[in-house]
Amino acid sequence: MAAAFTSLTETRAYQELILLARHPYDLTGKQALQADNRLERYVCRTELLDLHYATERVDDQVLTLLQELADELRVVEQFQMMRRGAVLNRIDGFASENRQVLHTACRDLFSPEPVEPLATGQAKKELAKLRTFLGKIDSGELCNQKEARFDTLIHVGIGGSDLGPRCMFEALRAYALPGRQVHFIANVDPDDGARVLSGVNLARTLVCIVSKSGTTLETLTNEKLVCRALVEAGLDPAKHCIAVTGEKSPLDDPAKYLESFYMDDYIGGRFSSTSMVGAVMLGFALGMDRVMDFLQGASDIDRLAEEKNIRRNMPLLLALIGVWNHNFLGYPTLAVLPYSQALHRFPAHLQQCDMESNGKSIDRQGRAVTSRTGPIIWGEPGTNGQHAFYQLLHQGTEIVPAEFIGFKQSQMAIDLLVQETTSQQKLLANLLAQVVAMATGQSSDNPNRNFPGNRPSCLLLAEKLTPRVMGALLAAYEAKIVFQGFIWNINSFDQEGVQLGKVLAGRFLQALKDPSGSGENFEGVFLNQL
Ligand code: G6Q
Repeated sequence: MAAAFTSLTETRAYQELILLARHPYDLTGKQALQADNRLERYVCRTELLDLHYATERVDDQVLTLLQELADELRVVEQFQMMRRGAVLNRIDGFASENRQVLHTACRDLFSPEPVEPLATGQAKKELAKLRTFLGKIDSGELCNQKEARFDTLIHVGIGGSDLGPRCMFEALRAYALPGRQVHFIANVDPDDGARVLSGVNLARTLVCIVSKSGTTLETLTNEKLVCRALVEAGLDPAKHCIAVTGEKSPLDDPAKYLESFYMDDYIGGRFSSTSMVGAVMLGFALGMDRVMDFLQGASDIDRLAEEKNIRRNMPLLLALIGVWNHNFLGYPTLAVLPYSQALHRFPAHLQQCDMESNGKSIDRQGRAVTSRTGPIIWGEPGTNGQHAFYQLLHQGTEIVPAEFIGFKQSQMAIDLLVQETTSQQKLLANLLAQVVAMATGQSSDNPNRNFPGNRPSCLLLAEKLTPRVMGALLAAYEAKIVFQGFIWNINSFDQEGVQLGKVLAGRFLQALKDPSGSGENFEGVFLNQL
């Protein structure tokens, strides 16, 4: 794999793309979107999810060079190596996590020959354990001390142990089993825990403590908070709490938990939604059949991501168009705009998954990078966003590429006709209008009503947000992020950048509890530590 770890700027395609970026495809004007059957040709179809990219500032020449770029950097080969257990979470010659990257193994369950049988075998074992455990909850064999059934789960975790699972639950709660409720506590802000605890019947509540390391102070603190509430309610925490953690972590203590589920260190927190981190909560909320659908959708995309042709490999195409917008056209941010209220936490999840993975300044050899790496990711669901920040998207001085996400059908099919259209039709009409308005713009004699256009975007479109489609959408973004990391030649799988703040917080905490009383003086503590 000699050529596997070169970076973007060292490729031949890079120089040519720089030249093409001086005159990117002009999306404005009447014919721009119709030329060369663009709307039909610039669609990458997959079984569950289509990527429409005619409204990006690309043409055949750019796409050919992006293909060359992907080939030169051997990004698909690197993805294949990742899925087969290569140690990619490392920096050559420097201390690093030095781990495999195997979140994909958690869902490689649907072919007779998984590409990394050991890790997939481990995932199967945990899923079987979960199925048995949930079977006992469903049948009432496992119930609380007063013989009442569990109908509520509080998921306690933070960062990767919270954002992905919370987003998946919100996305799929329309499919929840009758009567099942799920709540999340993440922040060490005591009000977060207090608010959740005040709204549940603890006697019927399972508490799932999720921490891969078993050492995260926020999570351990919130575990204590919940356990205190259980004890105060006359309940035994050991009969209400379950754990998801790394084997032999400080949380791996069977005496303290009703059941423990494991995750291996080759699954990064922000990539852990399809491991036990997401599966335990989703299994409780939706049932195991839907969890399997979710995993199947993710698995479908993982296999597709091994396709070399970028026009058929949807996540790779998404990654390359992102690189075109960021590195060649120079746009610093990316808006993710789901037209689905169920996806309201998806931008937040992607913020972590993308920015923690690709917010890096050194390459995999420990040298300063020679190109921009990860963009700033942000977003909110439409149509709400339209009434908030879209002004800047259409007429601001910053050009913000956008990834729109939409569904032809609503999840719950509860709709009504107002002015002869359904709400779902209104949602879709707004989505399409934004895509076209950003691209084509509109000229006017009144400068205040002039829309410059040429604001690139793409649209991920599916029939309906089902568990399987959610799995596919999640895996597409995970793969996109991984591909971009390969293109920039950075290690997307560690997060050293969060360490300094953690260490300093420890010092401040020490100072705040100083028995001399100076801890009361916030400004004094601050100055003393500088
Ligand atoms: C994610 C990060 C980070 C991590 C949290 C929680 O990729 O590693 O967000 O998930 O710090 O860690 P624990 O699961 O170990 O508590």
